[in-house]
Amino acid sequence: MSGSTPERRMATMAAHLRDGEETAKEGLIVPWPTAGVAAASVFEHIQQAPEDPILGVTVAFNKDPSPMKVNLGVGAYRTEEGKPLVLNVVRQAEERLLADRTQNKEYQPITGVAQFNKLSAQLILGANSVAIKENRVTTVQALSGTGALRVGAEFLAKHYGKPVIYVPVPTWGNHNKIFPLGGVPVKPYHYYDPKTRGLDYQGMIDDLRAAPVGAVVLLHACAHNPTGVDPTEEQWEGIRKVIRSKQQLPFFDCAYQGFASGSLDTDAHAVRSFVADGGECLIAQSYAKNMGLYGERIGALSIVCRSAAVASRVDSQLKLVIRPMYSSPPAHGALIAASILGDRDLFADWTVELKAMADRIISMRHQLYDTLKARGTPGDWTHILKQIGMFTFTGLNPEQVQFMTREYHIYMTLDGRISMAGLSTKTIPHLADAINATVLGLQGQS
Ligand code: PLA
Repeated sequence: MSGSTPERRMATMAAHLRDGEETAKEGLIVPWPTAGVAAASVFEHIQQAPEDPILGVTVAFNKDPSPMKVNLGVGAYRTEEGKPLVLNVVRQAEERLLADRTQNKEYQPITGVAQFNKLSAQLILGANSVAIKENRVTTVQALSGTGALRVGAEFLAKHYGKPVIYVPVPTWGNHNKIFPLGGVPVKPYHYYDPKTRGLDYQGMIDDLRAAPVGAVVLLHACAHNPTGVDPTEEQWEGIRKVIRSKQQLPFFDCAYQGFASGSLDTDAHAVRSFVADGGECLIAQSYAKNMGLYGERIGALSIVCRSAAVASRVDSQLKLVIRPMYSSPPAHGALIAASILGDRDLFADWTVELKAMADRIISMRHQLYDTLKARGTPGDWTHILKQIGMFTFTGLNPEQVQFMTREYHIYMTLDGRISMAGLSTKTIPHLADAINATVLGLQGQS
């Protein structure tokens, strides 16, 4: 009883404090990790990972001190001066946002900026889309195209009975990682024929026919990466018929709308033809390339459903995928894109700037082709003219690519893909010299 007087309690506390000091003095409290135990990192076993096959090219490029170096690896648009381009309409949209004092920095809803989502669906499906009018489309803002694919993958893994996705060979390398990590295993279908450097249409159709009923099929909406080879309208019709007859589920990756032809509507043709038949599909959109908003990470995932009721339930489940992944998306890129998409004048100006980018890429194709012809470089280079979008799939093999990087400081992915958007009138002769040398020098060795 007497032990609980205030005096006693103070004395006990003081003794505890003294004890602590003594213990520290005697070296019994030691900094972690414990002395005497080998100070190995708990991460000691971790292996150095290889660089990413695409983004790693930029890492190597940045390390090269050569003044003649050219980066044709990542698909990023450059001006004739070799500089990144911020579109005028983006600058204007940003100025408007900055001047608008009603803007705040609150969290966005889980599915992002509602107006952005609505306008994104209209951009890909068309302003008069019946599916949109019938409220059968649900759209969520995403962390650019990659994020849209990843959210779509996890949604399918959770809610779709046949979580396996067929992807073209070759395809953008990240597809093969995004889908399995999102819970959807990947299987290949024939797409590119190296002999013709064109589409292996029959191989594709046969593979889709042989794929299970209900399988998910990844389709590049336009400007196929890395090959630059797209089906014709007629071939799309054939592909659509097979996919619909087998009740397969198309998942469109639309990273280059406007970059293939210079027209937003023309490049949306394939997607729109699948939506026009009343069937369902998923669409991942990116504004990285067509608005030059690479670093803003702005894109969208749309799921076209059979009915408004289903679309609304799908939307509710997409929120459950997003919330534990990143809670809600960043606002800035969505507000820029929505300002452009929602303003008649900015939209019109955007289409002009977009067409100018697409045209410059096309003119690079002609210049490279003409320069190789003028050099007399052996081989048929007409595929440079025929392929569309940001990339040319040159047909050069890894040894030839390595030779060009070593001797000419030209950086590109090992599969022989070059970003035409990274070329300029100034750098084309240098690239042509490199291709010429590698074709002549290494011919017969591959
Ligand atoms: N889908 C395809 C077919 C792509 O080519 C790319 C980007 C994306 C999606 C993802 O783009 P986003 O997330 O930036 O919107 N491909 C690039 C860049 C341009 C990259 O690899 O990340 C490429 O060089 O292939």
